[in-house]
Amino acid sequence: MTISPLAQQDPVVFRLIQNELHRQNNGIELIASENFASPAVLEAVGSILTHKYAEGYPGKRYYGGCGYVDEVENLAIERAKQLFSAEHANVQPHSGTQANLAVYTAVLQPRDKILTLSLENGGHLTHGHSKNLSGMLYEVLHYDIDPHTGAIDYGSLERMAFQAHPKLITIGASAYPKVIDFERVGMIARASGALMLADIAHIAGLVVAGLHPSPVPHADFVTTTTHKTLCGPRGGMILCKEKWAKAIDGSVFPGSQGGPLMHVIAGKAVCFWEALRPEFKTYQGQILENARVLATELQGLGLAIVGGGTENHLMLLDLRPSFPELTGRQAAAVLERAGITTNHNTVPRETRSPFHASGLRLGTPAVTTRGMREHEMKSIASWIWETLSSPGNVGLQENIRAEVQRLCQRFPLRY
Ligand code: DSN
Repeated sequence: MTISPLAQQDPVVFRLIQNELHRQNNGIELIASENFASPAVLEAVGSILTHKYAEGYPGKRYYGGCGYVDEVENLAIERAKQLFSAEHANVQPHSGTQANLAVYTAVLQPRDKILTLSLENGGHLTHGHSKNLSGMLYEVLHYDIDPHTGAIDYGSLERMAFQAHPKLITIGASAYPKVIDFERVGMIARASGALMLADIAHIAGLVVAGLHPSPVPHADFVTTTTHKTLCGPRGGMILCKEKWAKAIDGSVFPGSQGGPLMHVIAGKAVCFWEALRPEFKTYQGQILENARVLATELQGLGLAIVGGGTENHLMLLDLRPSFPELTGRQAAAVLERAGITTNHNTVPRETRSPFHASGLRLGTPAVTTRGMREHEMKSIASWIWETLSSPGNVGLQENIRAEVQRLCQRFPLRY
C-alpha cells in the first residue's frame, strides 16, 4: 500500500481528516446548509490551480501565465449564466458573505437604509445583523414573519418599503421552510424605488432544477453559495443584470477581494456542469420529497414544525410544545450523541436566547446525496423522536448510534 504524501509528512493533520471522513461516513447529516460535493469537484478543488495568482478577470489579469485559468473562469461564468438564465455572473466571491458584501459596496453608501429579514426570523447573518459588517455600515430595518404561519409578511415588507424608502431590499433565508415570492418582492422594490438583492444560498439547487421560482427575472442582484443544495465546492457567486456587471466586478475585485481562488472556481465550473445534467433535477426533487416525508413523520410522532411543514429542503422544529424543558442547543447535542447532526435555531416568537434557542433546523440535501429516500427518512424521524423523548438515556443513544451507523454503511460516501 502506498502512503499518501500527507500521511507521510503530517500524520496529525492526515489523521484528523481521516477522523472527519469517518464521522461524515458514519453519521446522518441533517444540517440544512451542508452537502457532499462529488469526487470530481473535490479533485478540481484539490488541484494545482491553487498555485495561480490571477487578480483581475479573464483577458484582463495583473499576472502572466493566466491562459488556462482564464479558460477555467470563462467556463464557470458561461455555465453559471446558462444554469440560471442570468445576464452576468461573477464567480470569484470566496463565500456567500463576500458575495453579499460586494453587492452592498457596489450600490450602497455607509448609513444607507436596507430592508431585510432578521437572522432571528430565519434570515442571514450577512443581511444586516448588528454584529456583522452589514449591520454596522448600514441602517437596517426588518420586515416581519407572520408568527402563526411562519411565512414572510409581505404586507409588512411593502408597508416598510413605502414608508422608509430603503435603498436596498434583501430577500432570502437560512432557516425558512416556505417558497419565497420573489416576483412580489420585485414588484414592491421597483414600485418603491429600491434595489433588490435575492440571496438564494439555500435554495439555488431547487431554483436551477425549476422546483422553486427563480428570482433572476425580478432581482437586480442574486447571490448564492455553491456548496448547499447546489452541491459544489465551498464558495460564493453573484448574478446580475448586465447594467450592473461593471459595478459588481469592480466591487469584488479590487473592491473587496484580491486574487481569486482558481482551484475553487474550477470546482464551481464542475459543479455547474453537474447541475446542468438532467439527473440533477431528479436529485433536487428527491431532496424535496425527503424533506416532506421527514416533516410529515416527525409531525405524526408529535413534534411541532414551524409553519406546519415544509415546502423546500429544510424544516424548523419548535421543541417547546413537546419538550418544554429541552433547549435547541441541548437537543442538538443529544442527537449528535446518537449520530445525527443538526443545528439549533431560533423559532418565530422565540422565548430563549439565540445561543440556547427553542428550535432545531433539519435539512435533507446531504442525506439525499448519499442516496437515502423516503423509507430512510421514516427511520430517521423515529430515531429523532426516541432520542429527544429520553434525552438522559445514554444506552438508547448508543443503540440508535449503532443503527445509524448500519444505515450509513448501506449508503457510503463516494470518497
Ligand atoms: N450559515 C449558513 C447556514 O447555515 O445557513 C448560511 O446562513
